[in-house]
Amino acid sequence: MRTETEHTIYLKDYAPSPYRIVSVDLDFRIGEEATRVRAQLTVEPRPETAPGTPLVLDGEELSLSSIAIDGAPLMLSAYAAGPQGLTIVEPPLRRFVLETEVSLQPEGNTKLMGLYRSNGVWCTQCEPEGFRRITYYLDRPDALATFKVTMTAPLALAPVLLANGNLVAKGDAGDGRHFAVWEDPFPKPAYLFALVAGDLGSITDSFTTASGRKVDLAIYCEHGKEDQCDWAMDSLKRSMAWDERRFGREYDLDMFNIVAVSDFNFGAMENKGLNIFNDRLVFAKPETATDANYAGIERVIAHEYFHNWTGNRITCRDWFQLCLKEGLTVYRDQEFSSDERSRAVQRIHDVQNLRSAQFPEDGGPLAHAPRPDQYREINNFYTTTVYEKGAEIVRMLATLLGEADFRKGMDLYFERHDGEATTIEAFLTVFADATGVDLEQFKTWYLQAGTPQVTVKDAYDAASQTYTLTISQKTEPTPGQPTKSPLVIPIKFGLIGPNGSPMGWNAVTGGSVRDDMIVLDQESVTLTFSGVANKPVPSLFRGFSAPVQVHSDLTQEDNLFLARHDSDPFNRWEALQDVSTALMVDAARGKAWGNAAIEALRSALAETLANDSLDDAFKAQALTIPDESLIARAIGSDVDPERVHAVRSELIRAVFAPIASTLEAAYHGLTSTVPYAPDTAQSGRRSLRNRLLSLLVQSSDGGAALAAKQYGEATNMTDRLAALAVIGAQWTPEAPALLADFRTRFAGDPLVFDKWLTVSASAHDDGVIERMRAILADPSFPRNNPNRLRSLVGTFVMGNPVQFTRADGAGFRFVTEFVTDVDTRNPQVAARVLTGFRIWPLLEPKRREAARSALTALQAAGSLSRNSADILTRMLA
Ligand code: 0A1
Ligand code: ZN
Repeated sequence: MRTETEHTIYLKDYAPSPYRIVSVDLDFRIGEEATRVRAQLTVEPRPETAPGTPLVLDGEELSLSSIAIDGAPLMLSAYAAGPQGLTIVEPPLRRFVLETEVSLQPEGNTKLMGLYRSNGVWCTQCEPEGFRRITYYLDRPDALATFKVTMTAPLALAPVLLANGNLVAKGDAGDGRHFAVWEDPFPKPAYLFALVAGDLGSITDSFTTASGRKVDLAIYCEHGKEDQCDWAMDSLKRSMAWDERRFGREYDLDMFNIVAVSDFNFGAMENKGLNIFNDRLVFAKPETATDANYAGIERVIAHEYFHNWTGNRITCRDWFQLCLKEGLTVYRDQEFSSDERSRAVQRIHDVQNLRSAQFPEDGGPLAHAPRPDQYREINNFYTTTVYEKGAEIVRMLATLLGEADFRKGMDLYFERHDGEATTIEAFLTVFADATGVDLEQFKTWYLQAGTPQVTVKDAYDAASQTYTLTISQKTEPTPGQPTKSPLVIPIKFGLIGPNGSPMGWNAVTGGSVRDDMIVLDQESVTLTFSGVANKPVPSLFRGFSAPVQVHSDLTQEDNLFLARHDSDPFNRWEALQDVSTALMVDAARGKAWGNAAIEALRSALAETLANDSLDDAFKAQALTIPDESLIARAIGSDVDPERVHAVRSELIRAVFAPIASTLEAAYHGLTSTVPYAPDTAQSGRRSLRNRLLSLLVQSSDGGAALAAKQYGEATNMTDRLAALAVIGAQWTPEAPALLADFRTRFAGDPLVFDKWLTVSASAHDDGVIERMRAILADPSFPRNNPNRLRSLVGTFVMGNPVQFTRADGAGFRFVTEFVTDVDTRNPQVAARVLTGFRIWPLLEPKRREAARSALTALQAAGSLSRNSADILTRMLA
């Protein structure tokens, strides 16, 4: 295969650079034919650096126009400037200033890395390796320097000039141009650099920190969207207060700016003092944003803000340690959302996400350790394993140590490593040092890929009143890791007696049990509980205390018992999920379900719906039938997604059709006329009502009409989109007209257009691929905007398994053709879409072959970006 140079980077090769950049002075001239960047780097050799050691700086797509050291231009023989960077052959063996000038073309930058132009606004994205597209530099996270940035731009095109840190000067630059100077006193790696220049509106506010410092806050956006930024500002202030309360962390600059841009490869970026956001994670108003959008904005605003301590003040030594900042920061944003909203519902939500995104990654061809030890393309490691499994590892640490000791460790982390670029080892060491707990074996979680399979067997002996639990773990091989070692698995648990109350015991032998936690750290353990008066039902992994897949011999009756009696809300929810999953797996394997089983599930669900002590959001989750990817995973091999889809639809009809009138009455009972607010109570109510609507559409004749009515009468986007989505997915006769109405009703709002694209890509009918081709072929389709592309094709690969994995291969071919096209313009978007193929080894032979042939054709067609080639190579390995 012809690819951009094959190269693999190994963790074992890590070595610090022989030179240190102490400070950086950048000067940008923006808005001329090309953008010119003058950089003055104050460089010094490390004490151990040998004379004659070249200084090698990274660079990409730069054109060098001048170069000097301490003011003296360099002879041609003194340096080499190539496509990969700049080498100074023999730099002085003392502190010196290297001055370069390069020119850039932000207008033609469709990769959206480095300096680019989005909707007329100049902006940057430097993580992980974008800064080298701005100037020659040591573009690695362990190179920390202070930055001073001067920008000059035409006042008319860019009245707003922003960079990291504090604004120290601004003024007129003549010729209709103006300038601004920003200084960031905190040494930082280049990936946290940011600059924005454009004609932007803004909203402002302020926050006074615990120690009484006033911080000026601003959110910048396209003119006319200011009224959609209030929720983001509110979320920011709550995040700042929370980090002080929960982790004792204060903000450290005089200003904190957020900018919303329309073209952005990811969600958002934590640049020091200048967070840049994908505008879909800033803008919200009730008519166009859903409750899920509001929650997402709150979460990501918090996430990026929390990076100021976990990521910026303490950063990563190298990109292998990405999980150090990301896993920890996701843990922190999950905790924030739990404290701000409902803890149980948040946990269920986070686990659903882990299971539907991370487990498939961990069990497929792209599996990798949270801290990998090699990569070809670091952009492909911004994965759900690094983020979400990384957060689960931090959560287990907190569970094992207990809240107070975990906080002690975090305090020590902030104290010991502030201002450093550090490692996972250093992170674990602070907890060991703060608590005396040995975390050597625990570290394996970071180094080992794959979801551990935990098997539980139990037995009760009435004569001796003993109860035994045998728990064993096994992790299947993953690419590059044929053998696995046992992990430290915290199992929060309880035993429940026949009357539904918690049961105690006198003593436990055979393993480590501390209060309500079993710690499994061997391959297998048999625990014997004595003094157990009756046969208990065990409730294990309460709150999902470890990211594992559990196989137990609990019967459907046991699970229904847990669904009624467990004091742990997560496990009550889990028990219901297990009951329906087991039924669907049986049916997919050809084993029909009995009436009794369906009736038992139905009455448990109806009971949940009627239970006044449960909140609406929880009920909505309990009434959710596991999604198709989960069922596929439970089946495990030779999966036929069409069959899975059919079985799931049949189960929904079998369970809910007989109680349609109850569901409908509950649906009407939840109707509300109070003005929209995105709060927990209201959004919980809407989620339950919309869940009922979805079940009614799928199980009763009148459902589609009810949904069409809700669509027409809705006063907020949550209700309107919920109705449209279920009709669109089922592709009922109402679908085309409603989709057409939706498109014209919100014409001109790109974020609502994304919703239209999402619904369009989710339809289960055979016409969906042709319709998507027509959408992409429309000359007015914004073919370079990541949000538009992902809403359509990303949704299709991840959310429409029936059509994506069609046996005739049409879904696979549609996606590989898309990847071939987009890869030339934006390799990150292309590579991410391509990861949707990771399910292919699980499919039944015909579909598996169709997928393999689409992938090999893509490979044979040749020149792909390094991003896509890396994914493809691993996918086919
Ligand atoms: N650090 C950001 C994620 C991010 C990564 C890469 C990006 O551009 C290619 C942008 C953002 C976060 O965790 O939010
Ligand atoms: Zn992050």
